Amino acid sequence: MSRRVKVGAAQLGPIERDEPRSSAVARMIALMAQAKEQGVQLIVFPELALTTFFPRWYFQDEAELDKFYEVEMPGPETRPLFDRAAEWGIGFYLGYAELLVEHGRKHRFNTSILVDATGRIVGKYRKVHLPGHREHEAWRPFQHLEKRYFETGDLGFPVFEAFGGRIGMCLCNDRRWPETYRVMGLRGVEMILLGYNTPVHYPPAPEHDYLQQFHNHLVMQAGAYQNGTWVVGVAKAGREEGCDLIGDSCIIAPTGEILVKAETLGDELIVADCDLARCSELKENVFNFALHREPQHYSIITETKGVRID
Ligand code: ING
Repeated sequence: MSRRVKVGAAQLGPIERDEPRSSAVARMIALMAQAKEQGVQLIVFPELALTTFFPRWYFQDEAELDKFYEVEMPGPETRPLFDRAAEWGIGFYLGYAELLVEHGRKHRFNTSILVDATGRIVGKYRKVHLPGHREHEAWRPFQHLEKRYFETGDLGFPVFEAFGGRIGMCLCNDRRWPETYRVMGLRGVEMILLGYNTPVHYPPAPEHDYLQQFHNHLVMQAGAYQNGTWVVGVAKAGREEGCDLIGDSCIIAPTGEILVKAETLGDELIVADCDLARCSELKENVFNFALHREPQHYSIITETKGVRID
């Protein structure tokens, strides 16, 4: 018996450093309006969708850095997005930089939320795999300071009952790690939503620059197929503050097939009618975990962080 969800992947083009949140929100509402016309029930926005990708710069001044974070969600500038979504009955995934103060200490996370069709936050995720580096590295044409600007996510990889199925979330670099998909796969995930900001140029290995688009789809298609789940990957794309970011937002079926892909590097909505029941084609057969997995042979995966030569 099919369980269809009409999903929109709302790719964003560049967000300039001085672009106000109200502008990014207006662009997202415009894509949501297109989604409404097409009967979309769930729309997915990119990682850090409210501001430019600020980890590309080293900030000496903490007050400067803090300007890129949200201290409340929704806040005055994001409330219009929630209101429109509730008015139109469309749920959404939103990536943003989260700043909270607990016991007098600041905590910073690269965060995403899942909001239902009534505008209520029904799920939260904090990015676990933080790429890049912690200190300024002058040799790089641009920095990638996520290890400096965010803490490792402390919520694990939860899966939420919503939109008639089991919905999970992750963020950008998470999508490169098979553990991300398998933890959610073992929680019965049927659709994984993720946003990304991925530069074409990868300074530590520039010989791989031409492979960025291939690697982007490779890891999401593999994750989808190996766990029998839909994957929706949404880019912040284009030349943002002089840094070229890949696009290629896409909606991937549990078979690993890319059903629809973005064709531009700007604001672009792509839509697919996703039958969550199709996950069983994989989950009950080739990736029937209960029947085929042999965890007694996998313990090294959680026993060590790096390679261990036994
Ligand atoms: N961005 C990149 C990503 O994982 C990166 C960082 C680029 C890592 C290319 C490896 C190769 O897509 C974020 N924000 O994680």
